[in-house]
Amino acid sequence: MNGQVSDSVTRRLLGAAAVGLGALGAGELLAAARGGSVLDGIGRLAADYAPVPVVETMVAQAGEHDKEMTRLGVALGGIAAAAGMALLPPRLRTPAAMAFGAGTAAAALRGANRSVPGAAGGLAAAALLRAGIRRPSRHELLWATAGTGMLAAAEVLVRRADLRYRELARRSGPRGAHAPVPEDGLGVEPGLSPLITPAAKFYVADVNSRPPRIDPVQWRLTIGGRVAHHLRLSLADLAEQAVEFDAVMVCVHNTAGSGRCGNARWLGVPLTALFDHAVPEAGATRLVTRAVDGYTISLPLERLRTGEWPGYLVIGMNGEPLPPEHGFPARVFVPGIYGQYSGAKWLTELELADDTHVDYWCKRGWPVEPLWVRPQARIDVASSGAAGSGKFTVAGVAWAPPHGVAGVEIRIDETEWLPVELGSELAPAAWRRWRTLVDLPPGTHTLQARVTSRSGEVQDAAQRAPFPLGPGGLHTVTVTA
Ligand SMILES: Nc1nc2c(c(=O)[nH]1)N[C@H]1C(S)=C(S)[C@@H](COP(=O)(O)O)O[C@H]1N2
Ligand SMILES: [Mo]
Repeated sequence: MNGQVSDSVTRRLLGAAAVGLGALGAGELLAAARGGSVLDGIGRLAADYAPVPVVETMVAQAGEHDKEMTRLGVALGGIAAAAGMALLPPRLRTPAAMAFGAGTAAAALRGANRSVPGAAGGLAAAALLRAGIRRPSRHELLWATAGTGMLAAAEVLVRRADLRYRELARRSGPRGAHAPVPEDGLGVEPGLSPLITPAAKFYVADVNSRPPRIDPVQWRLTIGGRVAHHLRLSLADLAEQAVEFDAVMVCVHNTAGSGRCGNARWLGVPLTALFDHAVPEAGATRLVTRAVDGYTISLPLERLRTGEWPGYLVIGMNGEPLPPEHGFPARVFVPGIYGQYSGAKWLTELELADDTHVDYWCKRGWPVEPLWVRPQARIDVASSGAAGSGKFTVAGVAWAPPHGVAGVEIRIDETEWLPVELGSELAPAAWRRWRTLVDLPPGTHTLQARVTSRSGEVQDAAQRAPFPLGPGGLHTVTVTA
């Protein structure tokens, strides 16, 4: 008797989960056919409301696959929600399905792409869910197979639309001067990061599942708020005043040895030039950078205005316009400040404001004032020349923006620190490559690296989590000779 009951509950749950998968697939495909997404809207909602410990765990576990993990989590969550509905008394299932539809529609509309197709997809999914869940279905397999197929088809459509947009962005943005590829004298070392990180390999960190799409022809940057002259600038206007500079960008979640950092040749307009035109009024204390995805980050105005903190309105990267995922058409970047604090991608407006503005991350418990990048060294290569030999090449990158790298050292098995050879410096705010040869006795050894900045700051060896002040600790690798 008991066995029968739980058997039918399991069947109902599985049946409803299958219906959920089918409904989600249909909704996502409908949305994708018009360039939207149901999953991305819910993913963004989840990012906005997840408590700090959840976000921190997610970033630590998913690493650079956080966007894929979010999408997968959202899809599984949707299926689980559908299954849960099967446990409700029948009269509550329709209202539950309707609430699900309304919720996903609202999520799509406030997501980065403000997606009407996404909202339509959410409502369609809810209608299907309601129809499918009213009585136990005998077609689970059909629902599940169709759902999986439609989700896959939707993914193909969205990727195609992303590619088309990427091409549009590439053709319509300004380009850098295509200066010769810089050299640092270290030559080619297999496994060692290049001096300039190609845009396609550059880490992507933001609260969206996919980059928002912005029409570059219609786009204008407004500079407003407490200014004497309101400005509206096109990409072409900005390109006229842009200069190139080399700098490393680092995410505050970049724990020792990880890849949430990259070094690029940026093209940007010095913020001081924009302030010269707009003329901030007395009472303006913060520069608020606003983006299409609703993200805002603000910086103290005085330091930027005097140039003490050299900030840029960036419109290009490595001789090309900014790629969509890196903020096309424009972003603000202040070299030396962690990415989370150094300005928004996909800018719409620069607003000169007073101290009452509260930023996206500050609402979630992060400090109000910008966090400066802590000096960090990374080991990219630790390899022996010939098999059986104890001679190891150890090489990597190190950064200490804005002052620059004064020295890098490594140590074997936590003994004394040994200096290494440095590549020449591209710019103080850029990363610097390093390399050395060590002779290791047979056995297993740990290698660690640390950097010292030109301002005298030695990389902090104490292990510390990114929240709330940025990570601490040394990159440690284990090798066997
Ligand atoms: N509009 C917007 N800008 C943003 C973010 C965001 O979520 N939305 N994330 C910030 C964070 S946390 C980082 S580390 C950098 C990452 O820039 P990248 O993706 O080009 O490497 O962008 C910053 N700018
Ligand atoms: Mo970040």
